[in-house]
Amino acid sequence: MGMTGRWRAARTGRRRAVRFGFLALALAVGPALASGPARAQQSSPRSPNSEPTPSPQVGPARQLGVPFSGTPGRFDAITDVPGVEVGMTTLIRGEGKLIRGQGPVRTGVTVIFPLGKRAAEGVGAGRAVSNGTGEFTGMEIVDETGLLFGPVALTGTGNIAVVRQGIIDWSTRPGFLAPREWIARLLPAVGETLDLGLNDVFGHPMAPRDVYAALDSASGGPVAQGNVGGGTGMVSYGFKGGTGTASRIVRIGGRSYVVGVLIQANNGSRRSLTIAGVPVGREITDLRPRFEGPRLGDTTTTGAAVKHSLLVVIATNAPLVPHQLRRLARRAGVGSARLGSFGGNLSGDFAVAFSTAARFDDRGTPVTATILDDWNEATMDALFEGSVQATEEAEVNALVAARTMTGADGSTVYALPHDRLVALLERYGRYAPPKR
Ligand code: OAE
Repeated sequence: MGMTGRWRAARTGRRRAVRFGFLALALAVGPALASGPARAQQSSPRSPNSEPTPSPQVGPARQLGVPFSGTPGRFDAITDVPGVEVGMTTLIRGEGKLIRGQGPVRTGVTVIFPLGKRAAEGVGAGRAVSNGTGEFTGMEIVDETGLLFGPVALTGTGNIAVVRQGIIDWSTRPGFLAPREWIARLLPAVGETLDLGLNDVFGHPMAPRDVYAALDSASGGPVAQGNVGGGTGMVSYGFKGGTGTASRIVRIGGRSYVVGVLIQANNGSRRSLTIAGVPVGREITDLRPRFEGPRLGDTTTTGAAVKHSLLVVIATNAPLVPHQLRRLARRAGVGSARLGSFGGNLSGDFAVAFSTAARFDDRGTPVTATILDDWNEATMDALFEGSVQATEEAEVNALVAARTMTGADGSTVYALPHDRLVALLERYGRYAPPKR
């Protein structure tokens, strides 16, 4: 297959055993090729390769009767990928007139640890940008090295600095990680979408302790959705948006893997909202956001509510290398397009994908791993499809889980009305009675 330099592979039947070479972070190890066995430690009680369990619980949209393709994992959440932990802080306080520094506050932060919060190792990662009018710190090093250390954080635009600093301070606190381990965490991955309209963005309501609380609270299991974490003050398709998650079990060559997605949705315009093929946005034209604050020039913050930004984190335990993960990340835009998003002009549409089965130690020491065959259509297509399906469902979950919110200056953003969504699904022949 002609790989040189960083990747060298040898065919072993359906898979390839690949020896990773990694230019070590700040340590200039160089692109040496590995010869030893995998050195990654197990940081989670669940093995990254354990067989996934189909879902006894399903996400909020399925519970309502929205049909989706594919089989979700146990929690229908990103945490179905063994080892992945999610933590959140939600800040909701104050009502009435917006006074900078006093609120009302409607914001938060979500953190996703690929290998659990105590892991010192990094994972293979790749990212994609559908439209780049936004900020996702820490992505240059992902592009450069194909590695991700520490958590990925999603938050409101005004919180980027405190979240970034909070992750650094939390990671480097005495007695937690060895210096060599935390050096790789000095460039944290923090993505933003703007919660202007509901939140006191410029009062910077988030404190370092709020970031620590999210980091400390990270765990596996079910994930809260809707007006929580970084999604607290977000707006999506002219309805209340927020945090959403979903997962898919993907079968490849007789083995099962999980693809899990977590999103922060501040995207989409009402007219384009499509759920399970039903033109919901053209059918429900009332319940528009009521933004009462000052207008931002001729932008739409207080008017037509064009909201576009979407952050997507894709996790998998399929053994993939960074270029394959970048390809997975690109599918986030495809999943979002199913709801009608198109990567708008002022959109920060970013996706990052990582594999918990591609691990690196704190020196970026080359690790031997088995990777899936890139040239096998069945392999990559199954993962692409799982990513698209889980992104689509995560977005609908965010909309269904979110509740009507009143925030700054009494501005109100309405939740997608469940009864009307169900009636539309029935009318269009798309209602799927939830399994009890
Ligand atoms: O909702 C204020 N963009 O009228 S920017 C609006 N990441 O509400 C972002 N919404 O969140 C970007 O997608 C971003 C707006 C871009 C530029 C500065 C800060 C954040 C508009 C847009 C918002 C969104 C014009």
